[in-house]
Amino acid sequence: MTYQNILTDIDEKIGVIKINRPEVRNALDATTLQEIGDVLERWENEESVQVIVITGEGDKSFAAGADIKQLKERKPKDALLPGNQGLAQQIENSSKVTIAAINGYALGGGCELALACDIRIAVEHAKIGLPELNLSIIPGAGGTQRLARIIGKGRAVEMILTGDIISAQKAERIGLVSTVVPKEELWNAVQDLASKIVKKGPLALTLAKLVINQGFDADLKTALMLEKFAQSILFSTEDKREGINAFLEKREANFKGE
Ligand code: CO8
Repeated sequence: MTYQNILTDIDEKIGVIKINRPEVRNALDATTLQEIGDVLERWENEESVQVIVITGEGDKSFAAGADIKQLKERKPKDALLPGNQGLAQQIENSSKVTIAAINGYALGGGCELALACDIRIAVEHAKIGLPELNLSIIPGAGGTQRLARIIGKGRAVEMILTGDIISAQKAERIGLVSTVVPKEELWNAVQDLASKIVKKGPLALTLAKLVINQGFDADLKTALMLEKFAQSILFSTEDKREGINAFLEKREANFKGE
């Protein structure tokens, strides 16, 4: 499948979506958003993909936010459509593990896509922020909610109200990204991380992610119940038998997602 604004690739259970509009710093126009959504939907049922990496083409930018030329035409009713929040939710709710490989600017909607991913790795020169208030709008793809959940409300309020764009080093310090690497090492770091993850049982990965995400917004009692139910499902799987047998037999497990 060929797309206009993104490049895709699957290798060793790692699917890569690369936003490919470097001439506009990988700004997210409607076609790009629709194409990313389309790939995510296709890969949802693709057993050969267990981890999805989202990144940007070139050294400069992961994604510099919504395409401001298109934003100019947006009317109040457009913000009420499911579109923008929908893609971030699709990423967050994907049964696959998602990694944002932040190769440069991750601003506005670009930052929001990264926030929806399970893990964020950035290059040393990355710059991250939600500068929407400079345009007199607010982050509209979940940024007002996810940033606070990831770095805490106090820091999130300051970042959003000032529109400050922070360095990768500060982003790592405050927990916005988990790792910062030199740009030449980004791909190795992503592959190291992804290859550890793809060795795990696919059902355990999906349920761990689901319990963490759904449990985070529930009260502790409900969240612990979710954990219990998910564990109970996993206790009935072939993969659980295989994982334990492999450990006891001192061999690598061969998980099948069953
Ligand atoms: N939209 C459209 N074009 C852009 C964007 C953008 N977001 N960002 C950069 N470009 C274009 C520039 O207009 C320029 O085009 P041209 O060559 O024709 O003049 C080209 O890319 C290169 O840009 P710069 O010359 O500015 O490049 P620099 O390297 O000097 O600066 C920056 C890069 C810092 C990224 C700068 O371009 C910038 O500040 N861009 C805008 C960042 C921004 O404000 N983003 C927030 C947008 S609002 C938003 O994202 C709302 C989210 C709503 C939900 C989205 C759905 C997920």
